[in-house]
Amino acid sequence: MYCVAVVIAMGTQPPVSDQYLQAVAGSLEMYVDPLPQMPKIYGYSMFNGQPSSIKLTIGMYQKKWKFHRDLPPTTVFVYGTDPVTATFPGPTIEALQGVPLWVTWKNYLPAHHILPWDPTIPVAIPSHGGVPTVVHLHGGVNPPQSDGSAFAWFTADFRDVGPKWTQATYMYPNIQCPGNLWYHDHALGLTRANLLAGLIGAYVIRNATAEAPFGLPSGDLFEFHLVIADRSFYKDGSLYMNYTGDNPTIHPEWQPEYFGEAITVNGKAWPFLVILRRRYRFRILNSSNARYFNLSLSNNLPFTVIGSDSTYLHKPIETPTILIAPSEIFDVLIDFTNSPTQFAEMMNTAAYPYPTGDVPNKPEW
Ligand SMILES: [Cu+2]
Repeated sequence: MYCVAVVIAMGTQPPVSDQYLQAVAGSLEMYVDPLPQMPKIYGYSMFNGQPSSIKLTIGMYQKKWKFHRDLPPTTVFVYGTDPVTATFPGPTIEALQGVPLWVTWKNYLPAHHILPWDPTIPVAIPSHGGVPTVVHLHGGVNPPQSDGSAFAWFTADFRDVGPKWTQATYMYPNIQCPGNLWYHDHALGLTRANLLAGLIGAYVIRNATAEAPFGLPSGDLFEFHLVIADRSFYKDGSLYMNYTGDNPTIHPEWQPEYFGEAITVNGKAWPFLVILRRRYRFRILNSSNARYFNLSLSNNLPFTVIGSDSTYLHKPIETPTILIAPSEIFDVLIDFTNSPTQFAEMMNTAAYPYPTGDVPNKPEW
């Protein structure tokens, strides 16, 4: 019989109760922060009216992020072209259908993770320390070497790499249908922690010519991403991740699901958006670990769903609610022209865990 000694990387914060986490989230007044839009990175260059391929470098950085007016800044891991402009979620990458994009993903993360890390489950363990990361473009039709295998992880400066690591620069062909994708971390045994820390971002494959006949709302004023992420916080603003373990004698920190008590959209807890009486397009991504969202509008306006994960629907579908599972994306239009009210809430009624768990005690977001 073997006896295996393990070193448990404990969270730096003491265990807290659900009531504590609900109280911290509940203390954050709703609709006080404007909804941000993440910076856009264009995955092509234009010359003489013709698009051509480019090579981007996108880093992963530790920085402080304000999730709410009244919450102290939170330490996060985020994507960006530099540490100053890196955001939670990361920049939105705009690719063109048929124009390949090369991205060199660089890990500038520090020696230690900001969240607990259970080494008793299969996990990337670098010999020289650091935080293993690897980027997966979710929904992308990509060559395997560019797909972000969980075993292709790497640490800062590629000092340590996983057994499937082959290259620092990934190639995204963008040969699939135009639509909505997202990129996120995928490191072995650490995906949940790295995403919770903030390694998430939206990716769009566009074909403006194909869309032109539909006259969809477009441009920075009428077309928004909503990247939803539930997070719980300690009073000092730091991210909470449960680390007591469902089976503490076997896996001291492993929890199969995470539910945050605050709903963040584009990196702000319960933000607001001022709009006009007209049609808008929203690309709604549920980047949460386990929480479903059953969304509706308090003024009863319907959603017109035009796209799902990665591509358009065959025809638009009008519906009063949309149920979005983790990692799903809905591309919707909302027409506020005839809104019966001046103010509308986007509400969530999905039980958590879905569908048999508790119903949110107040509509969230
Ligand atoms: Cu994914």
